[in-house]
Amino acid sequence: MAFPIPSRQLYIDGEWREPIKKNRIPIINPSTEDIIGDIPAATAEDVEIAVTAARRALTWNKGSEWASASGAHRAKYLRAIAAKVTERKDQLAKLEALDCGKPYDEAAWDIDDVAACFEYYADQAEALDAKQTSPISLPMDTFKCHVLRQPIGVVALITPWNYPLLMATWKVAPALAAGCAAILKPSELASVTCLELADICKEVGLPAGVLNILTGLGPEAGAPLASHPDVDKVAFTGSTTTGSKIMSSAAQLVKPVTLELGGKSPIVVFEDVDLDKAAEWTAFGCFWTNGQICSATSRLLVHERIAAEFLDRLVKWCKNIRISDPFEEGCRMGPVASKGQYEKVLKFISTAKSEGATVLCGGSRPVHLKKGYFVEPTIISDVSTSMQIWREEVFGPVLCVKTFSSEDEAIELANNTHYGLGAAVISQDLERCERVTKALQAGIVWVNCSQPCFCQAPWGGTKRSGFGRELGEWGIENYLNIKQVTQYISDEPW
Ligand code: TXE
Repeated sequence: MAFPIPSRQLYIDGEWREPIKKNRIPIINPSTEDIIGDIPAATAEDVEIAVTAARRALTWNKGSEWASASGAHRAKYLRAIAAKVTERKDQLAKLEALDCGKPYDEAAWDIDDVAACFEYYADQAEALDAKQTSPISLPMDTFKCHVLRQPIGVVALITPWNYPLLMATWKVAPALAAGCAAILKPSELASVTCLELADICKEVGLPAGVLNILTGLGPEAGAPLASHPDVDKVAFTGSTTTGSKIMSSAAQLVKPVTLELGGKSPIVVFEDVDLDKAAEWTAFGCFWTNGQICSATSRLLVHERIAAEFLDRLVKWCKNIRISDPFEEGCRMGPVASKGQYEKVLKFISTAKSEGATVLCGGSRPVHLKKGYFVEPTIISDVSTSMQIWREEVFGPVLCVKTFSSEDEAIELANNTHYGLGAAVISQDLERCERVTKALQAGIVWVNCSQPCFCQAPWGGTKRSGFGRELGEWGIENYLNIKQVTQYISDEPW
């Protein structure tokens, strides 16, 4: 599809600015492998200017609108952004589909979620006004005490390419609701819609410096941003390797971080399920967005009594998934987002084969698609717990399978991972679901489903999937400082 990609600059202090070093990064359409535009590449010099602008936006004695704004005032901006996102839904969905290969329909749902998330945090910003000052009861009446909840300060928000605008929104909306000033660094692999968010912020008149958007490479723009001494907090979503680097650099300055990292989430299918429904949730849980979801349930544990029949249906299901250009009617899977990701996914599959696993379906590029980074939905069995395919995140449309014979064995296998983001359990026995839910080491457990996500509910992991919770009321807490205020109220000398 030919659709104009706006040519943008960095968004700093409420203005478009060319990067100091004038470098740009090409945008590649993963469906065609064509270069369709470019984005500016920020470096440490641009980071410096953006951090200064954000700090200024928060400084009381400079007459900052933002520093003195109530939650209700901030909510007006969040609602205005939500309205503009909705108004531009078609454009944003098309840009997302071109930039990262999402089926257009799916991208359009993401944009709805973006608007809903800004609306939700507008409500939270208003609610914060009532909770801003909470009294604390003390055992002595000579003192009175209250707690103030204040914005944490200037925050760095570093985000990935799988849900480009939505992942940015999960951080931007609560950070602004809390009253912070932010610098967003989206992934160099999919930044186009985040630059449109900048345009929207300009249109709604968000005060200068409150949200700055710097596109660029991780080591050149992300690293100096995360380690900047005047950044008060870093919120990151991405790989465990990069998350660990960010945590190390933050540790030098004892700077708080929240990390939403990779996963290798299990889906446990018991012997009492409706086979078709369970197959549909299993396929959805692993292949939605091409498996490029941190919480994708990419390890299937199925009871040995139903395994053969279940896998048969699952394979049929996968063969019916329509893989095509994201703009084709009925497309359910587009390409993976980049050449690097395409090569990585195929390498995982060949390593699994060389380690002795069996490919039940998929495993390569669909024959009808000659160009683009397309990979068939792939199911791999005969997997052992020492294999790479069991242990490491693929972040692509690849499901690995093991069978179990008892509830205890299912739990042990499900927890056999360094990760702990999501997990799903499918069974008609709800008492069993409850037992298994409690035993699973994960931040999110889905019962009789996989992957639904609501901005009202907390999102985040355990183990090497990171820590801290986004979304819901927990999301705003990430961007608040708790200040104790204790006053001596007696006339008697202490
Ligand atoms: O991730 P990175 P990449 C996983 C997934 C994928 C792999 C690599 O397995 O195959 O990570 O993807 C910025 N300091 N996930 O390379 O590097 C980078 O510019 C500061 C899981 O894209 O983690 C981008 O904005 N920032 C995941 C962001 O970090 C740095 C989503 C994420 O990039 C940086 C994405 C540095 N030194 C990938 N280096 C999930 N949990 O959803 C890079 N960045």
